[in-house]
Amino acid sequence: MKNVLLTVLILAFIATGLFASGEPEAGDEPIVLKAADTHAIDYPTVLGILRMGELLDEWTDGRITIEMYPSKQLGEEKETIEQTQLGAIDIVRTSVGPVGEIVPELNVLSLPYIFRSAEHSYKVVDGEIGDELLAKVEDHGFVGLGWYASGARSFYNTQRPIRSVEDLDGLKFRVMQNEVFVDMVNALGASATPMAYGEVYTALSTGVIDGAENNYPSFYTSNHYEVANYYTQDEHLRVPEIILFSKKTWDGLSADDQALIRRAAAESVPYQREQWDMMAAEARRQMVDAGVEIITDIDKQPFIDAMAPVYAKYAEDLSEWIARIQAVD
Ligand code: GTR
Repeated sequence: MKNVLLTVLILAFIATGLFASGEPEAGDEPIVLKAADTHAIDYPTVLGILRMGELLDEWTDGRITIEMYPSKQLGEEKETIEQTQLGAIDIVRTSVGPVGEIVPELNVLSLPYIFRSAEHSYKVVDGEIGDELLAKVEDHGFVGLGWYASGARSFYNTQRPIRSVEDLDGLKFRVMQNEVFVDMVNALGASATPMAYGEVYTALSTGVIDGAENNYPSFYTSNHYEVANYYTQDEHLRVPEIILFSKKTWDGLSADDQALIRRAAAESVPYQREQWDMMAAEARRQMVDAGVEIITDIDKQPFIDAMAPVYAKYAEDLSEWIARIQAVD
């Protein structure tokens, strides 16, 4: 009798799924990861995530796949970051810029002229500092999987060629949605309007703003070059792109699957950077062909000097990170 009761109890437990709780196991259940990107399907960041998906597909015989939603199909960057925190999106590839509003330590990567060159920025994000910053996102609902290339951001506008800090005076620039970029533009004597990326083209065309700032590929693929004819290569920012995974989804995966996803992300990084270099060169060629005036003969030092108030404001929270980045040679 006792045995029968025990059997009934065990069956009841199994039926209610109580035995199924606890550590997730790697099983045969297909896992489809939903990924968002603001850029179109052929942009280097999207190609990077697609490569990550191909690797996962191959390594798991199709058990883990990535379903890519490019071109803001799931919303503007800020919304997709929030959706990823909530677990409605599994992977978002975004600029670090807007993420700094949620993970303040990341703002160190958004400080103007914090990096001396592309090489310096790669050394920082690929080293100890990059690993520590990736770990910081875990307190905010994300798992950080890696850093993609994004080149340098420079100012462009519809009004006049900018050759000096003085030339920026009075112009209105769109910036990414993070206070640090508003402070940056204000320090240069211009005014800043934080705005979603998808709204910039119309804002430029209607004169709501005079300009914006971005790298060559974004300037070109967003068609901003059609309305903004002056691009000044002041290279004030080198904000990297980041691959963020939803912590909510992550915690439901087995340790083996988590390791596979980390590896696939890591292996997609060099591929994305190669694609980046090709796209940056191509975008620049297209800008020249389209008649954009690219101003390269500028003295960056006065731009760097003008950033002192921005550094003063963020120094209290970020001084150790700033010093460590500057010490990387
Ligand atoms: C691009 C970046 C996008 C987006 C955009 C922007 O360089 O790749 O993720 O952040 O800039 O300015 O909003």
